[in-house]
Amino acid sequence: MTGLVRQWIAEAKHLVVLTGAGMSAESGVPTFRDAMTGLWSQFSPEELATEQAFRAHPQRVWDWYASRREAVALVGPNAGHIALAEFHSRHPGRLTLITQNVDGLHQRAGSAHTIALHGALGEDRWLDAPLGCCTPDSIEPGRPLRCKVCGNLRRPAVVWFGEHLPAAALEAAEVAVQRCDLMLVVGTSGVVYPAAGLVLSAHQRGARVVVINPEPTDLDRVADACVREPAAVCLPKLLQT
Ligand code: BJW
Repeated sequence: MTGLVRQWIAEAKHLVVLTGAGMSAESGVPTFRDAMTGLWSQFSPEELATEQAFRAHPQRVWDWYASRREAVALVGPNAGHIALAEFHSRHPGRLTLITQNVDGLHQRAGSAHTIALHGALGEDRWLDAPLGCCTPDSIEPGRPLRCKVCGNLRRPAVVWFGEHLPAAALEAAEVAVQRCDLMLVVGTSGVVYPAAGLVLSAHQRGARVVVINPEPTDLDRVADACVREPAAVCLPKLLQT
């Protein structure tokens, strides 16, 4: 199977890679939905990854993100992240990398042009539209940080359920999907939209779709091939060209 996929990669004029949490699993970053170790094996998404949850329990949600930031700072990109970055520099213009991950590991591996659909764990922004008083100088310490004048809170700069994805990122991803002839879908359960919809679009347009995941996913039904291997094992083999 990997021989065939390697041939497809060699033939592809434009390759899109969409990654999810499984991409970083071998770096030691937990996925969301894995039953035993996933971030949501203990809490439901609604308790932590929505604006309503943050407004109701700002300290709890802030602390959860702070602990994830600290954990990600202690780990590094794995062989899969590095294989993607090296392929990109060997084949300029042939690969568009789109990630749902907020951990910054693709960027740290050298994939500077990664399209980040769900924001960045390492950044924060104002919760409510900033007033004139909300400046970098007005931020006072706390959990969460807040404006010492008006009390506006800082929140993680990630995309929660019910929020729009960054328009420029989504548009760039859609443009890349329109022109791709091969899409690799790596380490995502494929249940979150509009990211999963990008795979359906690629398939509908006639692009080949390859799912790389040790477990079955919702997107297998549109895949031309499923490679049941971990990302950090599989990608270095596939991307040798
Ligand atoms: C390995 C491995 C190894 C393990 N190697 N693999 C259409 C239909 C139905 C619902 C909707 C729809 N369109 C929109 C919605 C609503 C909603 C949605 O999708 N809901 C579904 C869950 C039902 N979407 C939204 O709300 C989005 N916004 C939106 O649509 O705005 C438009 C709008 C707004 C307002 C009104 C109307 C319209 C926003 C979605 C934001 C998602 N945010 C999160 C949290 C980010 C912040 C944070 O990190 O805390 O993003 S949720 C979470 O899921 C995170 C992830 O990026 C995302 C995807 O998860 P992922 O990456 O797939 O991880 P897992 O854990 O699910 O899977 C890991 C996989 O790895 C598994 O398959 C393993 O087997 C595998 N794996 N080890 C390779 N070594």
